[in-house]
Amino acid sequence: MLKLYGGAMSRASIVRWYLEEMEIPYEFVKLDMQAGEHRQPDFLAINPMGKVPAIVDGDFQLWESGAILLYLAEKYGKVNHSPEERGKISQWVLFGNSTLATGIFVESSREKEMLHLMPPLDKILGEQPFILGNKFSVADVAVGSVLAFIPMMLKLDLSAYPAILNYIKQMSERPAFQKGMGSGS
Ligand SMILES: N[C@@H](CCC(=O)N[C@@H](CS)C(=O)NCC(=O)O)C(=O)O
Repeated sequence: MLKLYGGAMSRASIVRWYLEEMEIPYEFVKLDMQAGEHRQPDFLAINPMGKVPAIVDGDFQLWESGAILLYLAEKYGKVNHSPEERGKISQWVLFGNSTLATGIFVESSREKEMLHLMPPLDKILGEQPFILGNKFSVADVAVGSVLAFIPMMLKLDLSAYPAILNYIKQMSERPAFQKGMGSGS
């Protein structure tokens, strides 16, 4: 069975949300990060960077939450995407993982970055229910998880972005979101 390595309140919850959405059986291995278990040889053999999440799927090891999401979508998604579709999916997963996450979590540039990033996101989500259009996808996990961290962790005022607020609400109501993002992992 696929193993997902995470810790208390870590980005493993993002991967967990997607595993739950896809109904992929998995075992969650919770590392005691306070005690430094992610820096021990056993885990460094899986991710030499000493960061979670990481997965072990059979003989295959992978780390970086965005890469894991894309791998799971490709392997378990049962959909053959064109290079263009794959490009769009990667665009949003990388955006969520890097541009959006940095824009929101780096306090020194947050105000400026949010003014750039939130209005176009609000416009897109005001016109369609999901990041890629009318269908939920891995892009929603990548972007939705970062957006959902805002009320969970930062308590920023998002009232200027009603479509984003509504999107966070819709995502938060998904049972898989609650199992994954609400798991405290
Ligand atoms: N970009 C990476 C970030 C991984 C990351 O920084 N994980 C944190 C937990 S959320 C971690 O393992 N921190 C432990 C440490 O840096 O010692 C990803 O999305 O997987």
